[in-house]
Amino acid sequence: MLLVMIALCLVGCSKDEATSTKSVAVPAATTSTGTVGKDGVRRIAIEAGKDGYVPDKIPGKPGEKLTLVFTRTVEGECLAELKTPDGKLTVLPMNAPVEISVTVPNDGEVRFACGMDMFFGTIVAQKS
Ligand SMILES: [Cu+2]
Repeated sequence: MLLVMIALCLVGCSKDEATSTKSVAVPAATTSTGTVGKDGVRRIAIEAGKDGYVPDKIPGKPGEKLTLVFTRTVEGECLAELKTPDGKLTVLPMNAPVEISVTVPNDGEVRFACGMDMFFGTIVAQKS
């Protein structure tokens, strides 16, 4: 059963490997500062698409509360589940934004990932 799940994830997560064997350029991390909502909480829209999570690096002040707004735009099992920084699995329906509240860690970074830990993004504490 585990192997089947891994195989499904491999199919879902593969980034067109057949066509990109010559120039395997690792894309630079994408960042976004987002926008501040009426409640004062910064909201960052994150697309869960064919390239994984965009942006996949969210800087913030230590202890800052954020609302991540995930929208899945690609079919497949891989990104249909989101593992939030607290380890919970959340379903991401197609093209329907899902809000996740997170707190920037005091130090270092925390991760969110697809249900199988193949794509991931990080919330990074930025000391000023
Ligand atoms: Cu996956």
